[in-house]
Amino acid sequence: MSDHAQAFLDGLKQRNPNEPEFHQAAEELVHSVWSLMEQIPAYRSQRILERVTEPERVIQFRVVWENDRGEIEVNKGYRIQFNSALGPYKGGLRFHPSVNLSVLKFLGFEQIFKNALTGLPMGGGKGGSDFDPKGRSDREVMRFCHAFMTELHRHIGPDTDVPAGDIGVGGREIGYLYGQYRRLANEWTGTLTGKGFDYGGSRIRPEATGYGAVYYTMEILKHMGRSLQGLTCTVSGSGNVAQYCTEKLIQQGAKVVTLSDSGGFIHDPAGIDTEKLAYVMQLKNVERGRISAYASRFPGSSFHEGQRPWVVPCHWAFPCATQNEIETGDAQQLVTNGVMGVSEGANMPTTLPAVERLRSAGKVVAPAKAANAGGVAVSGLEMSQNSLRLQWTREEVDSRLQGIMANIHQQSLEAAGEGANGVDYIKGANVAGFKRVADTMLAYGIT
Ligand code: NDP
Ligand code: 2IT
Repeated sequence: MSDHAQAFLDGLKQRNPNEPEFHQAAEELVHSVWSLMEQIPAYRSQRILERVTEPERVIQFRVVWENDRGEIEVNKGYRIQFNSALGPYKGGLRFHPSVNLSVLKFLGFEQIFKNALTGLPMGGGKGGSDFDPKGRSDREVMRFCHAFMTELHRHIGPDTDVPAGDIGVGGREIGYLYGQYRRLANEWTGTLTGKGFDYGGSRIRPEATGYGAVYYTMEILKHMGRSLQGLTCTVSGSGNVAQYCTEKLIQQGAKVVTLSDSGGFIHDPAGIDTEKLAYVMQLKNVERGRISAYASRFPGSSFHEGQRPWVVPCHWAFPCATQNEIETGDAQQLVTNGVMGVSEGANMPTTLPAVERLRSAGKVVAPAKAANAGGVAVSGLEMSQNSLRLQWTREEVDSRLQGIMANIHQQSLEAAGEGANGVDYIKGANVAGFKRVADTMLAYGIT
């Protein structure tokens, strides 16, 4: 990286101390787009990078609620309204004990460029809480969500900021959050996405992130003259993204041999088929159980406590759990086992040195901003449907999703070109997403 880029990043770290996840996300982007600073002098003179790395607004608040034992609990709540150049702030809410300002700033920052790649009018934002929904009753989750929205509602709206789900926030939580929003705002508008179909949700939104990651990978393979048919795939996580990534991989004739959660991973050498996946969906979404139960249920499979799936040989890896779940040693293991590529269903699942290890070995890395953009893309389509006061069919939404993923692949390819180690999809996605945001910020003048 050039001295100027390094100096910029040193300044960013100094201005934002103790935010390692945000530093990591910023470093990846700056590394990719720095050459644009020389090509387009206005980006430098108008200080676009300085502006785009500073959130427009950070909201932090207290969430007080009562648990089932009648005790008072206090959590932190946040919403990072990072950039609204391209549309209302848009991005998920994460409920997980690891949530802090750094994690949400990295997620909000990445969301800006991801949303830009979709071509839909959405700015970037993210929010959440250090609340841990695990082991909580439905009533506790409801009381927490209502308390969280009691503060958040005054900061959001269909043309201002439109939250959705992320880790720990699925259909149940969106229902409770929207129920309270509706009551406080006295309006029935598309202020949250990921809603149930009966109250304005979109077909395919639950499936969209996982399906989109597979559609994007299919575009890459098509460009390589290959397909998913017969490929062995490892998937991490067992939540929303992992489940629908697995479903689409099965439909495409691939063999999925792993799933995981924070307790460890399961390995099923025979492959996870449709019936086994239905069991996982019931286990995780209804019973809210642990993935280790899979190994007791299906003979021939095994559970590996405290480990990640990357030790299992595969053609393609789909990290769909959380950030930094592929470290250098994992990347080396994947390379040694002959992986062709990694598609990031999760946000920033691969550390910077691990990406370097994969890329220097000529492996494809499909970055989160592009590969998991299908979720927010269908959220954008949910917003359109809410504005129209119409709901499209599954086929309509799915075909639009496929079109958007193909278009993101094309934009990334054009921005990156063919390099010595194949297409640098990370650079392609960063450059294409950044340019749309930067050019719009220039058009607005000094704001
Ligand atoms: P879920 O809450 O549905 O599932 C999360 C899964 O990841 C669970 O299996 C969970 O295991 C596991 N996990 C979470 N934290 C950790 C951790 N620290 N270590 C190991 N495993 C962990 O979330 P989603 O499936 O929605 O999200 C998964 C990833 O995809 C996240 O990175 C999210 O930001 C990203 N994403 C999600 C989108 C969406 O539409 N939902 C859109 C785009 C990206 P456990 O139950 O043990 O915690
Ligand atoms: O990281 C993401 O893109 C999401 N969690 C989905 C955001 C959204 O608004 O649908």
